[in-house]
Amino acid sequence: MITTRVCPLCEATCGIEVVLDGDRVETIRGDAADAFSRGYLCPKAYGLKGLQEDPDRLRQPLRRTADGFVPIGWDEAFALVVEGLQRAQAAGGKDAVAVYLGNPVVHNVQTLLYGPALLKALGSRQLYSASSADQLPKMISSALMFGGSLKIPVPDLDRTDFLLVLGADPMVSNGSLMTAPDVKHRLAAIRERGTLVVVDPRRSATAQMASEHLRIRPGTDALLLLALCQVVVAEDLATPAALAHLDGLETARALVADFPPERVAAACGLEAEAIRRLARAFCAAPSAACYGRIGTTCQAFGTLASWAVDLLNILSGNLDRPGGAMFATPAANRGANRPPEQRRGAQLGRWKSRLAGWPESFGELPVCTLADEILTPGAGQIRAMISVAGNPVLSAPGSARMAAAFADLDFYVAIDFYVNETTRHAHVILPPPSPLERGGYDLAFYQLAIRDVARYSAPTLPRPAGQPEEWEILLTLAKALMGMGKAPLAMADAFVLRQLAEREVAEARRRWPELELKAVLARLDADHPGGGPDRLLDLLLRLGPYGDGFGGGEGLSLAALRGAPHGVDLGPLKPQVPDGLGTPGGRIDLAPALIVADLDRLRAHLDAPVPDFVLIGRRGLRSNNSWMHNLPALVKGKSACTLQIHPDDAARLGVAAGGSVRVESDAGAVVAPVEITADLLPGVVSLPHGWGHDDPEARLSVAAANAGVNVNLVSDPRAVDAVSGNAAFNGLPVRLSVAP
Ligand SMILES: Nc1nc2c(c(=O)[nH]1)N[C@H]1C(S)=C(S)[C@@H](COP(=O)(O)OP(=O)(O)OC[C@H]3O[C@@H](n4cnc5c(=O)[nH]c(N)nc54)[C@H](O)[C@@H]3O)O[C@H]1N2
Ligand SMILES: Nc1nc2c(c(=O)[nH]1)N[C@H]1C(S)=C(S)[C@@H](COP(=O)(O)OP(=O)(O)OC[C@H]3O[C@@H](n4cnc5c(=O)[nH]c(N)nc54)[C@H](O)[C@@H]3O)O[C@H]1N2
Ligand code: SF4
Ligand SMILES: [Mo]
Repeated sequence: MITTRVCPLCEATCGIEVVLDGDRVETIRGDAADAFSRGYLCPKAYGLKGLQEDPDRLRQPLRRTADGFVPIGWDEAFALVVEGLQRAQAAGGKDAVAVYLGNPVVHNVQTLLYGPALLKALGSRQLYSASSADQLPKMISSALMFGGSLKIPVPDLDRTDFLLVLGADPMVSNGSLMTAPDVKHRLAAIRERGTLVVVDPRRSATAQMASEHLRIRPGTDALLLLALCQVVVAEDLATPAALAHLDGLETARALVADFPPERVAAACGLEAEAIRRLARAFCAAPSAACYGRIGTTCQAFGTLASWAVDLLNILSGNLDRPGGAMFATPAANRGANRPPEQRRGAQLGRWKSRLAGWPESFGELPVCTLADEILTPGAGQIRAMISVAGNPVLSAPGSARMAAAFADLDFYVAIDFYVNETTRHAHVILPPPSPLERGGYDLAFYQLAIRDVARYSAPTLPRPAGQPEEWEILLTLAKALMGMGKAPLAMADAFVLRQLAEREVAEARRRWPELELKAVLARLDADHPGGGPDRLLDLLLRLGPYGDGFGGGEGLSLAALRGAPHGVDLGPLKPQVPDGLGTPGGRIDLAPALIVADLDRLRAHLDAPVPDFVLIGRRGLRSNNSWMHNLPALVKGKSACTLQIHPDDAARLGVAAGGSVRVESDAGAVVAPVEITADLLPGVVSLPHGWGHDDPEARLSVAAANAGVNVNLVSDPRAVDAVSGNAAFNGLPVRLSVAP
């Protein structure tokens, strides 16, 4: 039998065909009829078969005992978890229990829709996630400028004449904060009709496709971007986009005046003339879009660089127009019908972290401070953790201390299907179903898609007997923590629905004045007797911009998506300013005070001494952060976890191919095998993350045989973007020496 679904592994959201022989996965291939990906898939998709079959993947809860983990039943597991969490809260208050949400949470409609219920039931201010080792700076700049953490402009890839890419390697990552399956052909098409410029200290796979590659010095993107803006303003190259809706235009123009190309060139390691040329070409193109990713967010000036990307898009006249940087119009989105006068824009810094005083953003605190919050005694100390789909011991900076922190907890429950380097510290592990055993809808990534589409995935395989859905795991815990442990799950689920529906229906009356909450709830109950995420999703779809408004007409509903196994194409991106913005009245702030205040630090960086060596990251095509290294098909062949180094640097150090180098920072050290390549800018070395599977207590037998080293033993938790607290993995000064 052939079934279709969307691959949940990365942001590209490719449509796949899963060929089944009974309940066994025979093979996985691209769905040629998919409305978005048209048959494309990458090698990782095949890993879904390996994941399904992996004997190390947990299928039963585990409890840690003096003799190691032992399997237990679900009832016992839930009881232990509730008891452990309540004991910690009774002793240390609500903030004594912290939560860490890992990257796959965003790829899973169940965790997205039901995670908030658990967070609410916990009532803790100690919330952490992979966001602060990733895109938090972009969320902050977007919230301040456009009024929402996911109001992030994406390059209109299929129509742009000029794409400027900084610190991203979509040829390998398949794109991020830009949902674009088969990015290779989309980039090739840009090359054919226009220009692709890549700014990266490394000749990445994407740089190899570019019309021009600028080898920038790590951590200096904000300087380059402001210099580009300076040229646009000083040479009067364009009329700003969305002029009638801009606040702070004159302030922004005055600020960029400080950064002419001649002033930043040396710090960036680029020619002033090359910067000037780039600004002119960007503005001369019929349409252009600037796009930045990990290299611009996971660095010391992450928020400034994220802001400057969009400042350039706006000043050059390219925001919100075809071929420029545009906003998606997702089919399902909370608050889609909120009237402009009720939009409140960004609310940041409502509280501060206990020790370092980091301001919260979107309810969370930066992961750089998590280990300290666990290990430092005093009122508000974290004594218990819940992790969902994460591996912070490998993925966050300062791994050694993070491991010590997790080992020190009084109680730790992990919701995960692997015993990884972090979850191995758990007292209880609750495994969710495998990705093929659950349904799917990309609630988050359609907000960042380069074309509006909607696709629903039904579960490909049945769940094993007794295996709860992930939303049931989350809601069971939430319910118990709210003191409703005895109440049926359906009651808690009805409560979740009602909370969402009350607000969504009230707001949707702007479009459908006849809508009645009671009738909507009755209709949803009738259509989805089992409740769960499908029922919530149907509500959002039907009240969304393409929804049927419960009127039974042409519009979208879950039933309509179910009838379209290859998805529904909703067309190219549409202009969204001002009504689609989340700021009061749809205004755009070009010079948010929080960001502008960081410019002095950037100015000081202009004359900072250049370290001998700085470390940057990279990704591998067959790898997915830390968690697909246990799948034989993805790790066969030679190790991907090498320290890339320029031949001149290798010669200077005296290391030859086959040798190893010790990489040391103020935080820690690792020894890695070298890969000598002229792709890197001299003085820059690169090591990928997610490796270092050498903990004997983890249960990743395949990964352990090909362990690699953990770069985040070297990453320094004190090296952060000063505005957001986001990890500055890239541009970290390191000392190198030849390892014996
Ligand atoms: N195959 C694969 N795909 C993935 C993942 C994976 O692990 N493997 N992870 C997924 C996730 S979670 C994410 S967030 C995305 C990330 O998506 P991308 O950001 O596209 O991923 P990277 O390949 O890390 O690209 C970052 C680039 O920034 C460059 N760089 C480093 N420092 C600097 C700097 O200071 N300035 C500039 N201009 N460039 C710099 C690096 O050389 C690298 O080429 O990928 C996703 N896709
Ligand atoms: N040095 C350095 N460090 C980095 C980065 C870098 O570029 N350089 N990149 C950072 C980035 S962008 C990211 S996103 C983070 C990722 O960091 P994390 O999110 O902390 O870790 P992952 O490696 O994604 O681990 C995901 C875990 O989720 C589990 N999982 C998978 N699917 C599901 C599911 O459906 N439900 C549940 N409950 N569990 C599931 C897997 O078994 C795995 O244990 O790493 C960051 N770390
Ligand atoms: S590119 Fe991403 S979504 Fe597409 S097949 Fe590969 S892992 Fe899956
Ligand atoms: Mo990420």
